[in-house]
Amino acid sequence: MNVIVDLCVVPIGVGVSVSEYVAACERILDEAGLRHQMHAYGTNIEGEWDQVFTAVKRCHEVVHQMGAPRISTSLKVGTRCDRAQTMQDKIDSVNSKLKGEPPPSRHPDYEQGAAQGKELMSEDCIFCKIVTGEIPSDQLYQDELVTAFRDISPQAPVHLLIVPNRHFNDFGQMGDEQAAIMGRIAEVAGLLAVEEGVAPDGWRFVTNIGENGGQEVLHTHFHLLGGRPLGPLLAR
Ligand code: DGP
Repeated sequence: MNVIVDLCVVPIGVGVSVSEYVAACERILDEAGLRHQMHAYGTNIEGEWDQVFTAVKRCHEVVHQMGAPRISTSLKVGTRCDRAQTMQDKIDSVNSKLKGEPPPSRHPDYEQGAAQGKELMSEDCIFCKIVTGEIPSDQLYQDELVTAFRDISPQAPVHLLIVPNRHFNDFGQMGDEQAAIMGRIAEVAGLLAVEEGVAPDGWRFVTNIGENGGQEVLHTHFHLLGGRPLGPLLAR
C-alpha cells in the first residue's frame, strides 16, 4: 500500500538549530529512494508503506546517534484505495484550479459524463483497477507514477502494458505537466525490455488512440512488444 506522509522530526536538547539533523534525515530518504519534498515545517514523503516507515525509524536512529537525547516527531499519514494519487497530483489539481483550467485528465467525454451525472472518477476503468490491485494482473513493476503488467491477450511472445497510475483517457490528453510520468514510462520500458530479454533483438513500443487508433481501453497505455520479428507497423 502506498502512503503519503508529512514528517516533522524535532530533536530535543540539541540547541535552537536543527538543520544538520534535518539534513541527515533528508539523506536517509534519498538513500531509501523515496520521493520527498522538504518544506519549512517538515518533509512530505511518498512511497510504499513499509519503506516509508523503515526510513522514519532510521531517521530516529540516526538523529539519536548524532547526540539528540530526545526526539518528538509529528506525522500526518494519508492513504487512499479508490485510486492512485501522488503528492504531485494533489498539487497539480489545486494549481489547475488556480489557473482556471480543468484538471489535465478531463477529456471532453469526462465533461460529458459529468453533465450526465455519471461518476467522474475512473471507477469504471479496468486499468485504474489494475493499478490499485482491485483487478489482479501479472504485474511486473509499480512505483508511484507507473505500473507495468502483462497483456491479457498477448500478440507477441513478450507483450507488456505500461500505464500511468493516474487516469488519462489517452496519450493525446497528456501534456507538459506529465513530463515526469512520460520520462518514467520511457525508463521502465527500457528496463523491462532488458529484463524480458527482448532488448538485444529489438522491440516495439506503441500506444493506440481513439477509434481509428484501435484503442479499446480508455486509459493511456503503451504496448511493449517483442520476442519475434514484428513485421510492418500497420496490418496491410
Ligand atoms: P488497446 O487496444 O491499445 O486499447 O489495448 C488494450 C489492451 O489491454 C489489449 O491488448 C488487451 C489488454 N487488456 C484488456 N483488459 C485487460 C485486463 O483486464 N488485464 C490485462 N492484463 N490486459 C487487459
